[in-house]
Amino acid sequence: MTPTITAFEQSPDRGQGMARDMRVRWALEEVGQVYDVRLVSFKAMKEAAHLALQPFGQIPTYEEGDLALFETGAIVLHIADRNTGLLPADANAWSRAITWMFAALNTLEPPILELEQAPYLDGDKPWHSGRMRMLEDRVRFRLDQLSSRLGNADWLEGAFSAGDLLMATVLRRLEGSGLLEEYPNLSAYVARAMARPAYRRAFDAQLAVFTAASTGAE
Ligand code: GTB
Repeated sequence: MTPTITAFEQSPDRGQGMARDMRVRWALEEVGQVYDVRLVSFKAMKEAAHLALQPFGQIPTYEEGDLALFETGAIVLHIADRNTGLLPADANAWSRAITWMFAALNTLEPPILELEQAPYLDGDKPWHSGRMRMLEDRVRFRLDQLSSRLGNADWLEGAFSAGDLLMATVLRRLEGSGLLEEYPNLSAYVARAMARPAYRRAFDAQLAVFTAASTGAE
């Protein structure tokens, strides 16, 4: 059964792979699963039909037959669990790879998001630059630890896994901050992830939504 995901009709990043449907697209591409996309407007996201799928009025969602999921971590785990290629076969390695999925979403993403959002939320406040320095240090603290753990390895847990997929998308959010560049092994890790053919296909598909909307194409 072909799953259907939802994505922004008009992504604020102009299709640069930052919106979270990118994670789901990438996971589906990694396992070779064809999928359909239903584009939703910001208005539609807050209406009953979408709220029935995503109680917080956000994208992405995932529908497959009578199964409807939300939350990218849960969706990527579902895809990884039902297909081969994103989780190792060995039971302990399987659990460790899932641990990295949680680490990406629960330990790395929150401080990175806080840093990303601070300029919009309090850029006009007199204490903003001090807070930015504090938030940058909090991100550095986690990057130091992640960098030490990754060392010279290509991926966090043996072969590329769903843990790397989520971690790379989270670290990509640091683009433009200069922080990732302080850690050559993490920069190379993200570049390695983004060079994967499945990532490129997912990126191109997301970008095509923006291109079609801006040229008025169907
Ligand atoms: N925890 C949820 C998950 O992982 O699925 C979070 C989902 C979420 O934040 N969705 C965002 C959304 O729908 C889109 S991804 N926002 C609309 C709303 O809340 O009303 C966040 C996002 C959006 C845009 C960019 N960008 O343009 O750079 C980056 C990230």
